[in-house]
Amino acid sequence: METGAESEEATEEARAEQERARLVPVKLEPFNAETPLEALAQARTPTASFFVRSNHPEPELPADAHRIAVEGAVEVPLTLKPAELARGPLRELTVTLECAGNGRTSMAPLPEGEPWDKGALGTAVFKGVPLAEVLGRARLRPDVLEVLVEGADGEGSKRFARTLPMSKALHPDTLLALEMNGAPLSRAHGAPVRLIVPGWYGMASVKWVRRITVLTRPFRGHYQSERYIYDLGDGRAPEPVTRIRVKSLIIAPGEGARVAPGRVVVQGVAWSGERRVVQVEVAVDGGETWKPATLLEPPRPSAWVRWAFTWEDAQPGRHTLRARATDEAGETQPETVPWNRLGYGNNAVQVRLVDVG
Ligand SMILES: Nc1nc2c(c(=O)[nH]1)N[C@H]1C(S)=C(S)[C@@H](COP(=O)(O)O)O[C@H]1N2
Ligand SMILES: [Mo]
Repeated sequence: METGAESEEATEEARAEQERARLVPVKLEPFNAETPLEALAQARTPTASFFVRSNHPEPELPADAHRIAVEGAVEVPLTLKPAELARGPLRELTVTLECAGNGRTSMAPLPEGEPWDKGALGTAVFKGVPLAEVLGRARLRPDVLEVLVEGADGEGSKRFARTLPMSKALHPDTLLALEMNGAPLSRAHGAPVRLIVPGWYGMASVKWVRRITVLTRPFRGHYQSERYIYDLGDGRAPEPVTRIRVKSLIIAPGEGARVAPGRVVVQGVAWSGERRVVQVEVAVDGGETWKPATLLEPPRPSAWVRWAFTWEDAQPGRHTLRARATDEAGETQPETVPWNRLGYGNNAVQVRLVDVG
């Protein structure tokens, strides 16, 4: 007879397999994959189609035995069980995650790193406890500077670990998440507990959280100072990669699509870190004639907004479509981004070729 644990394991494995089937693989070991473009047309990206970015093999952390240490510059060090976190107070947020390396393959010269095209992107509903709540329980000392969050993956100096400045660590939207899209986190997405840092590129949202250390001095770990930095290759000190730059994506017509002449509906998504997107414009056939698209829902912070544009009277032949987003701070997508050695933050306007006829 199967024990409960065995059948749970079998279910988890079946789930993992199912998830991989709906993704576009980029690397098999460790598993890294993109969200397929069609899945990005939905308001929320189903977990089974949500991109996976892992620097190391996924650790297996049984929720009942797992503990999260909270230590460092605190008055009351804590050891937390995921079940204790689940008692709340819980907060639920819709958040767009984008990998900082998304779009790397359209930079030239080609930077080093995983060859992400356009799909290291997804939007899901995450539920968890604000990190501020846990830090409040641990009682911060007065001289604190940053909060280090460590994952359970990677060995020694390559352990995946990242810090947040106090302002972001204490922001009420920064969560220790237990659920994604209404179900417990899957192993690929950081079970049993991951950080969610709305508005920042994905690297900040540490998966498989095992330790939280409050620091009084800056952290210089591998994933803080060797990776996730804008190194312009000009000898100047690199800047850290933080918030997600304003960007849009055309979803339909898809890549290599052939559409009938006449009226063509162009659809996509647009997002900008913690900010709201206020405008999306579309240009047909090059030039500087940008026409407004319609936002399909009220834009909100930290999540994409879907948009649509009606292209009237498309003529037979090849056409170029471009979209560009502007956020509430007045920032607009650029035509090009400064090249950087590790290929991060590519939010340049993209060109979609469409064949009509
Ligand atoms: N522990 C750990 N957390 C991690 C990573 C990792 O390799 N290890 N990758 C980060 C990066 S680079 C991204 S883009 C997001 C991706 O989250 P997802 O796999 O759930 O889509 O997780 C982040 N959290
Ligand atoms: Mo990433």
